[in-house]
Amino acid sequence: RERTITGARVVVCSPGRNFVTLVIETQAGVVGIGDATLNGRELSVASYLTDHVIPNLIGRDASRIEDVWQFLYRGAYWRRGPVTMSAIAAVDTALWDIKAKMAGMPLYQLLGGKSRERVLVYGHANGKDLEHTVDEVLRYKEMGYEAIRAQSGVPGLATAYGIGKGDMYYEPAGEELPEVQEWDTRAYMTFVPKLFERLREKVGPETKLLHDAHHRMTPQEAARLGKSLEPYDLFWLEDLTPAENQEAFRLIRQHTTTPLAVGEVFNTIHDCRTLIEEQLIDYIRATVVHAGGITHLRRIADLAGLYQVRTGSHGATDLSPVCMGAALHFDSWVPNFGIQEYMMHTELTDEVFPHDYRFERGFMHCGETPGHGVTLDEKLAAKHPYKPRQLPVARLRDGTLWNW
Ligand code: GCO
Ligand code: MG
Repeated sequence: RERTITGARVVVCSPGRNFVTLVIETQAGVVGIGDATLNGRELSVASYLTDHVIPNLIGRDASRIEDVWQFLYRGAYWRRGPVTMSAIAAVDTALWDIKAKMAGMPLYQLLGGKSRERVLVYGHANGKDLEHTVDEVLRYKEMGYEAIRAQSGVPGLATAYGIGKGDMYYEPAGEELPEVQEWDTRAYMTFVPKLFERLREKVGPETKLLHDAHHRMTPQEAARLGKSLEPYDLFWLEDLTPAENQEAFRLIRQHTTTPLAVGEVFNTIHDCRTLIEEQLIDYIRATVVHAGGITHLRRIADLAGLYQVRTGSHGATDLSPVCMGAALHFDSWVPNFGIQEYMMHTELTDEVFPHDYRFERGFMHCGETPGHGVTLDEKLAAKHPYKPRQLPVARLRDGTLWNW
């Protein structure tokens, strides 16, 4: 039958950074692709797909997306985890791509059609110090962004999370072995309110300001930081404390009205169930590639919708354009959409992954091409082989390993 899966392969390439892409082919010749990139652990997902998933796909009906999802999730016995769920996400995304192509429709149509005309995104301004960060935020405002995340170097600290290398393209995974960065919560917490005081003064009341604390606070510190930023009216404060302890957010929530966003490292609905059901957060940041694809992300979003929690999917450049394309179709449909993270991929990455989505003054638009609208130029990809790279680690000044 024409919908039968006849072949699948994994393409690992590095146009500037490593990406893992799953390509699925059907009898009819329709091809779908899905992103399986897991920053710093790329080859584990590639192996999971090649060694364990692909042999199970051959001969299956590509249109049975739900059954394939259940087979890969329940059928593996060992459930959840970033490697498994990124692999499942890649299969799921590729199958939605195939279904939409066969229907001759852009993916958002299959999900239920558009709920909005355009997708609000936030850009990434970062600077080596307060003044530099203020200038960068103003530059993003000039480019038309209505929502801007600000990260800054901290006085007295040699390194800080979220600071780029001086251009528009942010990439934290720099070295073959992890770079060791320095961290001091007190120095950071003294500085951040000063940064946002100045930023609010400079950008005025309209611009949405965001900030990522990257999992580094204790619940008590997190509560205090949220409270100290209240006067500057943030759109969100992200990843205050490591969220494998979801209950920690009860304390934070009682002490601050600053909106909270969590979830880029989550893989399943179980990782965020308490956060959502107890209304401990305002934005859920799970994304297509790391949370089991469109099929599972839709379940998370539907649960969130019951509790007035909105979506705010992770969209750093270590998620490939394939994830971004799928995410923009999802964002165009999902009723409880909040915002989408957007970092520009390099020109080279965009050449390897031709796509029909576009940025226009602070908003993204998914295209009308049947499928999710992103393809892979395999010839060009082959010119950029895998390069071993890992994310940095953080240590306190006394050498204790901390959350990066
Ligand atoms: C974000 C994230 C990223 C992560 C990166 C790790 O909010 O965009 O925190 O910058 O650090 O995805 O690979
Ligand atoms: Mg983050």
